[in-house]
Amino acid sequence: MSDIAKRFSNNPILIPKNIEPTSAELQVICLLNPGVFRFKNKIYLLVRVAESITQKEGVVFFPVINDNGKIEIIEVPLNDPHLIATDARVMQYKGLDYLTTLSHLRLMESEDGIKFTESLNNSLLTAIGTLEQFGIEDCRVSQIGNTYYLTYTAVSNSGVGVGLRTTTNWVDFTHHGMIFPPHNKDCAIFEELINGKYYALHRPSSVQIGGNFIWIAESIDGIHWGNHKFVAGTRKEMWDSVRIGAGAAPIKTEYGWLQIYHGADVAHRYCLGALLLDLNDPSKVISRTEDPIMIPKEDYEISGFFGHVVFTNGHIIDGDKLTIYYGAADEFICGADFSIKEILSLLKIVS
Ligand code: MAN
Repeated sequence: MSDIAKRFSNNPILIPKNIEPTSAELQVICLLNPGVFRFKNKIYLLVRVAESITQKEGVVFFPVINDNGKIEIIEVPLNDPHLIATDARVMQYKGLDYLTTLSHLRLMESEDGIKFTESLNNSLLTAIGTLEQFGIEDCRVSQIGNTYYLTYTAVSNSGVGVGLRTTTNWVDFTHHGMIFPPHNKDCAIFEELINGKYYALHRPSSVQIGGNFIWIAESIDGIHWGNHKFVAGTRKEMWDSVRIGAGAAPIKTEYGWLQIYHGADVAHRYCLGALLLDLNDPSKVISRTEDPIMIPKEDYEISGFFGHVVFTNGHIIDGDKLTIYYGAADEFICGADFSIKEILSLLKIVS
């Protein structure tokens, strides 16, 4: 028994045409991987909105933000010999890597966690500065006291790293720049201090020795990070053999910190699994699920912008119920419920 997710019956809950593009010349291509949080009795999704200009036969577009902060479109014929186009998400042109879409973050709100509408005021978070020139993606939202920590993937031609913004009111934001330099993503800050320190999971990538593994760092102020330690690696010939990365903030249970993570194999199939980390020293793994707890299997998870993907970086908890919001096939936003106890039983912590 592997997939234990109880998917929402009305999945997908948001699709690209539900969202207005940021300008008339742009088109929303995909909605992905929302950060999730509660604020003033509502549930919010911070959705990643990926845009490009209307697709045309025989060409590919790379939308980027230029030095003046304006969107600029690079257009390349698909038969250009300098173009290497093997992945719908990222392509190489004249030796440089480009994303095929430009992402920003958009706030959607809900009373019931099922029906979401765009928050009318201040709903847009867009790229700031040269290190976010190719956009901002996959934001985790962690709340500590009254402060929300937004950790997101900041992409530019200098690399892929983790950006941080903080807010207390969702109107004013402080931009702290890049907290984990390239190549790094999938950063989730723990929502509680442990022995007086902030902790964050993150995912540096190492090309020759090492790999795409989950690491942990600590901080005395939540902004500056150090004492990095390896937490968990990929597992040969398994569903998480090529890359793994943390989802949203770890969930505190009496047995340890429960972390939902994504894992991909050689075929780029993205599934979800779980780790249990020691309550006092979260660099120690107590247990890890053998099989995934969620596998792409519904039509909306199999076919889309980039198929065979379930990817989560946001959830809410209500007693034993864990509701994850996830990107399906890198195009649609969906929801699914889990029983925390059932995940702990797959981790062989409870029976
Ligand atoms: C990477 C990221 C995610 C994306 C997955 C699957 O991990 O770019 O945003 O959802 O790949 O394509």
